[in-house]
Amino acid sequence: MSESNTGTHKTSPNESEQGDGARFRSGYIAIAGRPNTGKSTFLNLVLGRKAAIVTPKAQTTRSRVLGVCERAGTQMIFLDTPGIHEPGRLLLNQVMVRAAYDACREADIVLYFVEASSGLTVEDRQIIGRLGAERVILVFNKVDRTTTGRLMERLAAVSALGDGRIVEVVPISALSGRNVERLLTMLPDFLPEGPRYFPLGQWTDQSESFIIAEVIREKLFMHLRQELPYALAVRVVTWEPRPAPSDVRDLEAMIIVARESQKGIVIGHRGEGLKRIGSLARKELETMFGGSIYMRLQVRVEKEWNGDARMLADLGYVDPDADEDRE
Ligand SMILES: Nc1nc2c(ncn2[C@@H]2O[C@H](COP(=O)(O)OP(=O)(O)OP(=O)(O)O)[C@@H](O)[C@H]2O)c(=O)[nH]1
Ligand SMILES: [Mg+2]
Repeated sequence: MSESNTGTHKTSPNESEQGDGARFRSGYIAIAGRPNTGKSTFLNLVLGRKAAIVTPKAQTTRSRVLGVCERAGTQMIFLDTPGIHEPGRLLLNQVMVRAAYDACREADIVLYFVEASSGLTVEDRQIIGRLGAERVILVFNKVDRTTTGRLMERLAAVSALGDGRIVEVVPISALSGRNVERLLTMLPDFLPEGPRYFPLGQWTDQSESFIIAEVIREKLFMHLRQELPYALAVRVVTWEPRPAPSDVRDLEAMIIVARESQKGIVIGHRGEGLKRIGSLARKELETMFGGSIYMRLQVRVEKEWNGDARMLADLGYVDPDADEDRE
């Protein structure tokens, strides 16, 4: 299996001093908040590439997505996280929410995302209280969707709270990029001196197979309605190049649904649904990896996979480094 851009998780320290004598800084920046607030859009903008999938639907991200950005003598390691929500009884949702809290505990600083038009809600304040983070930068995203007057009101309400954990409040638009640069220039001050944990050129710890599965899941999320997107997962079975001089890679992926009745809906009339998803995903993956991809998609029923701990681990939704003893 080709997994060329993955590498190991944390590499050993290899340098902490820059040419000009300034000390190298590095650290973890968690991106957290309620679902659909634009966290993954922000990560992709900062990295200048698609690291995390984005859809207009809530609960798109299911696991923490690591993205490395190095600039001006600082290695910023971003951890995009699933939107924090009331998980209910389904194990998948519990695992998602736990991944978000774990990332925040691991981080040097948390960027807590809210929608600028709604500001900081009571629910957000409860979540911030549970994060265990000493320092939080409150990010008011989607400023393009609100008026200056309303934004001012929302910002004033945060100042009035006097919450010592909130060290900055920054309005941005992750979609247009407005004010994002200002936010990025603030971050090195919150990170300690430290080594370059990831070698230059490595931008994530996600495997190619996981990224591919996510791109396919994004298309399913966008094109299926109601509860179906939440009832499915994608696993890559084969991802390998054909022998040179061919530039074709074989990709075989399994779409997993929780119930028999969902299988037919995903496949669609005469397989049209599956064909459309496959074509959209293939085009995007060919741009991402170069060359051509010969893709086969299948749908399989794995009864109640979203309640099965082993399946969730197998799908990459559980961080193998996560500390089981923590809440
Ligand atoms: N208008 C506007 N839309 C935005 C902005 N940022 C993100 N969006 C949109 O908001 C929707 C959700 O974006 P995501 O990046 O998937 O949000 P998320 O917080 O990662 O969502 P979850 O993974 O479900 O928690 C998408 O339709 C984005 O295009 C913004 O600054 N302005
Ligand atoms: Mg997301």
